[in-house]
Amino acid sequence: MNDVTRQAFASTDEIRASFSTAMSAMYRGEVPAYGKLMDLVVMVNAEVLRKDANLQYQLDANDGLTRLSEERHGAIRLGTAEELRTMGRLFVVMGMAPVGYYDLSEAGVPVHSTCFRPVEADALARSPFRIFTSLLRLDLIADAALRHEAAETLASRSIFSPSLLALIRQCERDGGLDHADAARFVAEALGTFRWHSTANVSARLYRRLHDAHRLVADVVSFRGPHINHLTPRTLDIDAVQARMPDVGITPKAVVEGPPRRACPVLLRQTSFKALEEAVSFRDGDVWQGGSHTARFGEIEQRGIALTPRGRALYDRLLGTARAACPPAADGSNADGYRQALADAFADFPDDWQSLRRAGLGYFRWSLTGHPPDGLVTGDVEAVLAAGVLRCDPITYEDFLPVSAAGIFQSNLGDAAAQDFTASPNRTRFEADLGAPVLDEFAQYAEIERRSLAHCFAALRAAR
Ligand code: OOG
Ligand code: NI
Repeated sequence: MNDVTRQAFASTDEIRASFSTAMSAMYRGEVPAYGKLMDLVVMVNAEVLRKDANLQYQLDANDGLTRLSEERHGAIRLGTAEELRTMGRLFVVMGMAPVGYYDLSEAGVPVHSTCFRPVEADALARSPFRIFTSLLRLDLIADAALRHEAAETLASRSIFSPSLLALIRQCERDGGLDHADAARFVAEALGTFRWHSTANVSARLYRRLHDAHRLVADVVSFRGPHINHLTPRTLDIDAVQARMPDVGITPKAVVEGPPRRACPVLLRQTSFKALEEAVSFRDGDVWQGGSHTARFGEIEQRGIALTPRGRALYDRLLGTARAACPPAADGSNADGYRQALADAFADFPDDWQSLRRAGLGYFRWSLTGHPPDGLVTGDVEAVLAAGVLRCDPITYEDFLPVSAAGIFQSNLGDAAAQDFTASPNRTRFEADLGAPVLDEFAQYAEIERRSLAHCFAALRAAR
């Protein structure tokens, strides 16, 4: 391939950004509450930035402020290994790779998941769009006859249009898509994530699938893996949570993840309840009216990515809080849970320097000036003390299994929680995907390492 052909390709970042924009417009049109939530988030983010100049600087230095209002994640649930594998190929076209393995069986949800997302720092800065992608685990469904029927129903659907498959193959063959084909790709790919108001199954089969687990019905009953939520990023999740009722939206009772902190860590999330939507079921030639509940809205606030040590501390403190006050799904002990969470996390350092010195979080380094004479480069603390280095928290780009389970549950209802034997099966997931999932920690560590190496190289060159 020569440079002329290469230049003619749309970049994966552009394709992803345009897909994300198209997806947001589609969801806004289909789920009006999402549009209202978006408007509220934009308003609150602007208020926070007006009040906090340092945060504005930090975001600008780190993520690129411009990405903020564009930022979102979505989620889909797939039915078969083949769907997962092809989905992985589709996401490659948009520069997204599978990061992390999440076992949700432990939390009573018969799926395991990964997150498709960009991994390079500059790609994340250009468009951080992510899709939390779950694969149904029929092996966890006890009723063998139903399992068989569900598998047959799934085997008979094709969630990717022939022209979409052709564009994916073309991209794999040529190494990219030109702008016109990229635009066609975005339009075709969008179709895969669209809502279908006509089901693939009879009302009777839907009921049986639903009785086995609501999630099984959601995955098996439709022609495609409708996007089930889109999530904008807010700078103050508590403010948005408190103001949701003002715009007619009822949030779930507790915010998932860590408590509110001066130095936000990992990820905090809350959602509003899924809509009950009209659906027709097919019985031979007869259509029968009914409803299905799947699509909802969510918001997230992202904080610093934690190292394995920081994450272990987070997991332990979260466990302490949940044991002290198990959050009831109806929200009846929400205040107690918030207090338990705050108490437990008193043991987690809450200023950037302590977090960094304790090796709990990842930071991106940048140079702020020229080194004074005689400064020993190579010694981070000395250079930092001399005021020529700056470090900013690296944003967590991934998800949290306990939080994800809480988001699933809040939309499935209490009754949906079932006791599956926890059975993580990453090997099986990767075999189905046809590729290993990347280690999230390695990604952040590499971003940190490169930023520091870059600073020291520049300092050496300046001597
Ligand atoms: C995915 C729920 C997980 C999150 O933000 O943790 C998720 C789903 O309901 O399919 O999106
Ligand atoms: Ni989500």
